[in-house]
Amino acid sequence: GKGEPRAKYPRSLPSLPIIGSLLHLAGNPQLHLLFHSLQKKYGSLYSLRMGSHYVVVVNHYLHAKEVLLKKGKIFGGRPHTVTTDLLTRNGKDIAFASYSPLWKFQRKQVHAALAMFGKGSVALEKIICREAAALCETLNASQDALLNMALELTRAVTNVVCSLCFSSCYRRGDAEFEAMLQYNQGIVNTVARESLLDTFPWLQFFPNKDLALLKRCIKDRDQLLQKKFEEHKAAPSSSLTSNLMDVLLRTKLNMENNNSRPGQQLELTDDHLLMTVADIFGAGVETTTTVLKWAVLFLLHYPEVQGKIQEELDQKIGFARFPQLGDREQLPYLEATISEVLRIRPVAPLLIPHVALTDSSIGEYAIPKGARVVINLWSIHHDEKEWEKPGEFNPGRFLDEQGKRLSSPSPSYLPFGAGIRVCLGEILAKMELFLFLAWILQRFTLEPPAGQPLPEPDGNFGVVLQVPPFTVKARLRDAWQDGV
Ligand code: HEM
Ligand code: PLO
Repeated sequence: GKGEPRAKYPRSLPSLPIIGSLLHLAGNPQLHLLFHSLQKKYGSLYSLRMGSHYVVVVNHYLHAKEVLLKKGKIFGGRPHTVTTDLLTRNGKDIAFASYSPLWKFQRKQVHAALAMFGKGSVALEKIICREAAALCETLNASQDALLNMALELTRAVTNVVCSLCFSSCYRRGDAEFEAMLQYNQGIVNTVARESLLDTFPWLQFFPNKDLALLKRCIKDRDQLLQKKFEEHKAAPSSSLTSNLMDVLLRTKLNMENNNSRPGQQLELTDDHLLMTVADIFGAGVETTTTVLKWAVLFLLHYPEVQGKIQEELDQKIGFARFPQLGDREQLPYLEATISEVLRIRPVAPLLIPHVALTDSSIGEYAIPKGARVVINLWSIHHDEKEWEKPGEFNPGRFLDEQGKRLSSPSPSYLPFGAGIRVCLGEILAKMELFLFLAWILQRFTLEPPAGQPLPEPDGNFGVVLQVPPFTVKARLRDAWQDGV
C-alpha cells in the first residue's frame, strides 16, 4: 500500500553476457570459485539472471541456515532441468524431485530402511568391515605393483551400497560392475550442468554430444535397474531387514492393498520405486568414493597427517585386532581429518539448487516465488572470518585445545546440508569413511610412486566435485611384514 517501503531485492549482477563470457574464458566453468570471488564486488548475497531464470546465490552460513533450516519448507523445491528430468523420469526420485507429499513419503521410507539396516549399526558395520577386509587383501596382493586405488575404493564402496539396495556384491572383473563404472562416469560428467547455465549459456556448455552421451548412459543404468527390479519381484526376500529394493516392493504392495480406503491418494509407481533406488545407489557410490579419493590425495600431499593418524591407530588399537565403529571416540585425529576433507573439498560445492515455493525473504532481502537458490558451500567452508587460513589443509583445527576431542571451530560448516533436504546418507557415509580409512591406514602406508608427479588437489566442478586422477603405492607397514 501507500507509504510501504518497496521490497528490497538482492543486488543483481549486471548482465548475463558478462557471466557468460567469464565462464567462457574459464573454459571449464568452476562455478563455485566464480561465485565465491563475485562476493568481493557484490556482497555475500546476490542474484543473476540466466535466460528466464532468476538465480540467488547465498555465500554466508547465516543466510544458508535461514534457507535450509528456518525456511526449509519454503525453499524445499527443486528446479526442473532437461538433464535431471531425463535422469529421474521427470523428478520421480528424491534428490531432484520438488517438495510434495509423495516425495516426503519416499524420503521417509528410505530413511526408515537405512535406519533399520543400521540398527545398532551392527549389520552395516559388518558389511563395511567385510569390504574393508577384501580391499586390504587386494592392496596386499598388489604390493609394489602400481595399483588403481580409485578403482578398488569404488568397488568396496559399491559393494556396501549394493548389499543395502539389492543384497548383492561384485567381484573383480565383474562385467556388470564395469558397465556401472562406465555409465556413472558419463552421467557425472553431463548431468545437472545446465541447472544454472541454460538458455544462452546452454548452447556453449551443453553440446548435443553430451546430451547423447547422457541418454546412452541412462539407458545402460535403466537396463541394470530393470534387471534387479524383476529379479527381486520374482523372488522377494522374506526377511524384514533385507534390502531397500525388497522393502520398497513390500511397501508398494501394502499401499495398493490399502488403497481402497478413501483419503489414501499416494501412489508409489514402479517408476517412483526404481528412481528412489537409483538415487540411493548412485549417491551411495559417487559421494563416498569421491571423499575417499580426496582423503587419499590429501594424505599423499601431507605425509605428516598420515603419520599422526597411524600413531593414533597404533596406540589406541594396535595390531592384534581390526578397527571398529566403537573406536571412533578413541580416534579423534582420524575423525578430524575426515571433517577437514569434507570442509576443504565439499562433495556438492553448490548443493543441489533449491527453489522458493512461495514469495519469501532471506535476511532483509525479498525473494520471489520460483527463484532458484544456490547455496555456495565452497564460500561457507572458505570464509576467512570463520576459518583461519581456509585454503590450508589442517585437521588440527577440528580438535579441542588438548587435541583429545572433535570440536568445530566455526558454525560455518554444512558438508551434508541441513533441514528437510539434508543428506539421507550422512550416517552411512560417516561410517564408511571412518572404517575404510582406519582399516587401510592400520595396515598400509600410502605413498606417491617414485617419478610420478602428484597432481595438485584441485577439484573439477560437476554434480560432485571431482578428484584429479593420481596413482598410489600401498606399502605394508613394518608391524605386518611377517604373516598376515
Ligand atoms: C543430498 C552431501 C553421501 C544420499 C545431499 C546434499 C549434500 C549431500 C550436500 C544436498 C543437500 C541439499 O541440496 O540441500 C553428501 C556427502 C556425502 C553424501 C558429503 C558423503 C560424504 C550420501 C550417501 C547417500 C546419499 C552415501 C545414500 C545412501 C543423498 C540423497 C540426497 C542427498 C538421497 C537428496 C536429499 C533430498 O534432496 O531430499 N548429500 N552426501 N548421500 N544425499 Fe548425500
Ligand atoms: C551419480 C551418478 C549416478 O549414475 C546417478 C546419480 C544419482 C544421485 C546423485 C548422484 C548421481 C551424484 C551425487 C548426488 C546424488 C543425489 C544426492 C547427491 C547429486 C548423479 C549429492 C551429493 O547431492
